[in-house]
Amino acid sequence: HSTLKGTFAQRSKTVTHPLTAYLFRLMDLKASNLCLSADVATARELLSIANRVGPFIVVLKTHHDMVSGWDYDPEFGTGKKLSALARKHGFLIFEDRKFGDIGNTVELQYTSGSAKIIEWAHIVNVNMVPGKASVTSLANAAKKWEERSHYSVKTSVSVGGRSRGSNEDDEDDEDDDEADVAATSEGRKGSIVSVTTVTHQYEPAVSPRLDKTILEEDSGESVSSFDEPPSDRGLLILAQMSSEGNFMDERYTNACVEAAREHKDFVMGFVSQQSLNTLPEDDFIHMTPGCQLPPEEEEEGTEVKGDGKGQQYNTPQKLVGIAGTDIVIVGRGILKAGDPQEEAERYRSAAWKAYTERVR
Ligand code: 6AU
Repeated sequence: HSTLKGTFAQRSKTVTHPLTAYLFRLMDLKASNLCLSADVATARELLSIANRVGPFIVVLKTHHDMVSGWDYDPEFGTGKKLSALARKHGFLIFEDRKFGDIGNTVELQYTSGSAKIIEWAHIVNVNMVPGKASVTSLANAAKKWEERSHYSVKTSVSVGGRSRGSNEDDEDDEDDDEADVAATSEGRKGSIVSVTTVTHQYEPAVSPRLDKTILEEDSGESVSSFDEPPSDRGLLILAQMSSEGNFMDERYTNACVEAAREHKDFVMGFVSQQSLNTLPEDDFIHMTPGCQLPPEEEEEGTEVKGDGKGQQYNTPQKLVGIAGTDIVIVGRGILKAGDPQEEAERYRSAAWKAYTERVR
């Protein structure tokens, strides 16, 4: 398939999903096709590892329901802090929620509850066992959310014949705030004659520029800052699993591909063990867990088999180079290392080498 030989830079120009296009550009800029599976016990550890490993990855995968001390505050909570780190280092947040219920339930699990996953996770995944309706429902929920995030509400208040405006998006505008206070206090005296709410539609961020600006910090350490990703949300369908004896057979995997093709505006691609692009027009992205490298001191070619709990491991060379997937997902391989930062760089470099050799 052409996507096996196409570079991430080339694919970023032709892929339809705006978030996938952004991700391909990010991969090209950072020379990384590594996702960290940040399976840690506390919110403090999560933020710390995200900050340390951020420069080497393009996706940070979370399991928010295994993290204790997750702060659900919509403004200052763990989701918001992760978003700030994502922006600082240039990576997308993938909540590995594996939705797997009827459409109505997955929609509510995605958008509601304490976690409000849709607010902070650019990407989520779905276990399609209940059928295609779960994909359709998540797609509809994302569409509704995206439409809302493209709107901003402008309220104008006429006080005693004078008209004052306040734009909710314009948080830093102190003059505006003062005007609001004045309007409210005059209003209390009974002089508000009319309140009009005007809704303005903003252009959706179709293809934001993705510039890498190198800022020199006081310490001399260089920090990268990346443009905001588009506000579009993305879904990965869990089409094949890494675990021993799993029940995802070929028929099931094919149904996942079919569902992806039916929702190309929302489905970015798959969590799978191989590339599933078969039709000429397919350009799904593939992220692959069950990845480890043999320890550095061991001879090349040594395989890491599994974790004794059903997980099976393959090397980036095998997954990206031979099976044709795009991003490797690594958890314990990096997290349990003496120096996770150094180990993340070792995985980044191995996975990137497998990719460059594949497209060469
Ligand atoms: O590298 P590990 O084995 O420490 O972690 C692998 C991570 C875990 C799993 O929940 C997840 O990848 N995973 C998934 C995903 C991402 O959906 C699918 C799968 O087939 N196997 C798998 O391990 O967080």
